[in-house]
Amino acid sequence: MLMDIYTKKTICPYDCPASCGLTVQTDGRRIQKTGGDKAHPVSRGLLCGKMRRYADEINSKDRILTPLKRSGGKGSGSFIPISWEEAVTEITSRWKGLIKNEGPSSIAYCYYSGVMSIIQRHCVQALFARMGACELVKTLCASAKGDGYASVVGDTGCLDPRELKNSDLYLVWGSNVSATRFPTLADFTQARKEGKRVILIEVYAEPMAPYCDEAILIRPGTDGALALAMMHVLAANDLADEPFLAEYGLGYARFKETLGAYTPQWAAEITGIPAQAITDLALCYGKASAPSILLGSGCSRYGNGSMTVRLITILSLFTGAWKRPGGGLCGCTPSGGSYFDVNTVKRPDLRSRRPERTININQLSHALTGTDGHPPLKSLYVAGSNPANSVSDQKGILEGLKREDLFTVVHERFMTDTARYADIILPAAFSAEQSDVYEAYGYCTMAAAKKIVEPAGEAKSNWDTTALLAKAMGYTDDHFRQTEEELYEKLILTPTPLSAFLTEEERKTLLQGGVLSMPFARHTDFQTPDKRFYIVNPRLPEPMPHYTACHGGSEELSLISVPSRHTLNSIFQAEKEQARKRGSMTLVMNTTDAAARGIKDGDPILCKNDLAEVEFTAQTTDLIAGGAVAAVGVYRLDQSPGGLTCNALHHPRLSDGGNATTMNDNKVQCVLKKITG
Ligand SMILES: Nc1nc2c(c(=O)[nH]1)N[C@H]1C(S)=C(S)[C@@H](COP(=O)(O)OP(=O)(O)OC[C@H]3O[C@@H](n4cnc5c(=O)[nH]c(N)nc54)[C@H](O)[C@@H]3O)O[C@H]1N2
Ligand SMILES: Nc1nc2c(c(=O)[nH]1)N[C@H]1C(S)=C(S)[C@@H](COP(=O)(O)OP(=O)(O)OC[C@H]3O[C@@H](n4cnc5c(=O)[nH]c(N)nc54)[C@H](O)[C@@H]3O)O[C@H]1N2
Ligand SMILES: [Mo]
Repeated sequence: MLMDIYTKKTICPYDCPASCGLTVQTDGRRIQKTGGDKAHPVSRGLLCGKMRRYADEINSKDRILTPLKRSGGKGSGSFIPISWEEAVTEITSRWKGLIKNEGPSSIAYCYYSGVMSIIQRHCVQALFARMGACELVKTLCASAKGDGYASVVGDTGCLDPRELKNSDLYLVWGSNVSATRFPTLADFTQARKEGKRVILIEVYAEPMAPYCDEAILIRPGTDGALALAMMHVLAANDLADEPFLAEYGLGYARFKETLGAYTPQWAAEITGIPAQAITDLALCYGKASAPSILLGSGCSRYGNGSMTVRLITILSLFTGAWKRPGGGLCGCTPSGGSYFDVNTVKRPDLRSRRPERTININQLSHALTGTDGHPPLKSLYVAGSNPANSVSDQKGILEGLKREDLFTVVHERFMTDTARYADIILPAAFSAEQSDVYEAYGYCTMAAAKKIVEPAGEAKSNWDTTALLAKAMGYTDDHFRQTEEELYEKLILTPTPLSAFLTEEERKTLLQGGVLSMPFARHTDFQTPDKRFYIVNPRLPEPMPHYTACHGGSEELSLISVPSRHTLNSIFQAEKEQARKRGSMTLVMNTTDAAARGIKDGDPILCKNDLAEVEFTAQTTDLIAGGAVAAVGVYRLDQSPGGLTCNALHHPRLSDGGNATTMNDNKVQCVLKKITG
């Protein structure tokens, strides 16, 4: 029977700043095709190559469609199908036994950013709060950046990228816009046509250099020194907006006294950028009327990440750019808060007392192997995350997941490296198979999208699965009795201070599924306790901002791990066309560093430190800072030549502020792999 094909709209659920709009063609049973939504206020009809393949992903024959129970060794990938009833009974009886015999803190959950819509992302937290299980510190991405930014401007919103068109100079500071902020790339192309300058400050400049007028290569983790030296030059040349800094800021006079030491020569030693180039950059920045800095998260993933972002935020304020349209800082939180009351879903109040144990996601390996001063976890529930691929200390994570006395449940769509270690796998739904609300983290938009097709096979959404497990645990709280649709309506109808002014008409748009462009922040209405921004912040352990070094290490080369344009963290790894385009697991090296080690483009190399040895294919370029190497993309273990990926080289150390990942802050040695036999 031929069925009518019609078009629906939805929102991309993945972890990008834009939350792009999608059109979906469907016959009501299957998704046929996706395209860009021309009416979406941010993506305006653009859609990345990955999401053009969404139909292939959702219809993939590799999808997990029934609950599965392990039938072989941990990690072997051998499973047999079981019913949902069997799965839920087994899971909840194990948990009840553990709670009784070992206490609830023997159980932990792990979710991160597999799905970014609010109900599906956060619903798991409520179940484990109710259980009294370990709490998870979710700082795998940009929490050091958030911390550094907030330590200067509190909850003040930064620039929405749509405001950038009014800027007259752009510093793209550690962001591969062409891959990770795709809708903004067109704005740079347009700006350059208008004769405006785009300057890139990068460790690994190759992907973005073609879109910029100039690329400045910097040593990893040293951006704070560059920001300080730029402020030294600005202050020395009367280019600091002193009336603005005195009226809106706190501590300028004292900070200025410290700037004398931060000369371009001083910063040149640290950053590897010639002193003259630092002076020229500062003067070019200082003479612009409304310069903007588009800050990625790369430079925050270091032991000094929060301080680095703090210094760059102060630099963005230094010439008064924030008071002019298009001037200031972009890439942090443009709304300054949330349009939805996320606690409606997270429900921290369901915890009867403070958690006995808290686990930082970056140190999951310690919790799984019992090296954090607690007994090793006895059960782990994973949903919307793939820690075996995306979290630091990969060998420690795998060692922990292999433990026979760990009961692991993974709610997944595909047989990921984490799922392979599960005792029970539950089949997860895709975004088009569930209803949810969305807010972009890099733009001022809020949106909602209703289920378009029923979940394939026996897949269930995170919410439906959480509610089912809660019921089987015997939890009778009203919260877990709600339907997905009820929660969806509640979130739309519960205003936060940032969405309180929505009209009835606008709420109706959301209830039906749609997107709203929200007002840009008032950038000089500083949302701090003192209503002014902090150059010196008396509430911090280190009130005076200054240069701090990152963790580093004793090996010669600094390893950074950067996103691939063809995958999204570990999503799309299973999609054959994306995997083909991405190619083999490469490590990008500076041509001179490679030559000094007898390494040529395409050679097999071994990259090692005290944690692990990982095999890559070398790719050489002059557009990476000397002394740095970059691992591009997150690979499945069976896609890596040596069975481990770059995350095995990442120490689980935390950042200075924000307790965040420091995945870019690791040292390694690289040698040519000797082919034997
Ligand atoms: N195609 C694609 N898109 C993605 C993702 C993906 O994996 N693929 N990931 C998504 C996620 S989870 C996030 S958080 C976002 C944004 O993710 P971000 O992490 O902001 O990603 P990038 O924009 O690549 O910015 C990181 C850049 O910082 C650079 N860098 C590293 N260390 C330093 C340093 O010390 N100094 C300087 N100046 N630069 C440095 C890297 O070379 C890299 O180009 O992207 C999202 N979008
Ligand atoms: N080497 C390296 N490591 C990185 C990064 C990097 O660039 N390089 N990026 C880092 C960053 S910025 C981030 S944010 C983290 C991300 O780390 P994670 O949050 O662990 O994200 P992913 O690895 O993409 O895994 C997400 C999983 O969620 C599943 N999923 C998607 N939708 C749903 C759903 O609705 N329900 C359920 N149950 N599952 C779903 C997907 O199939 C996928 O397997 O990784 C970090 N780690
Ligand atoms: Mo991220």
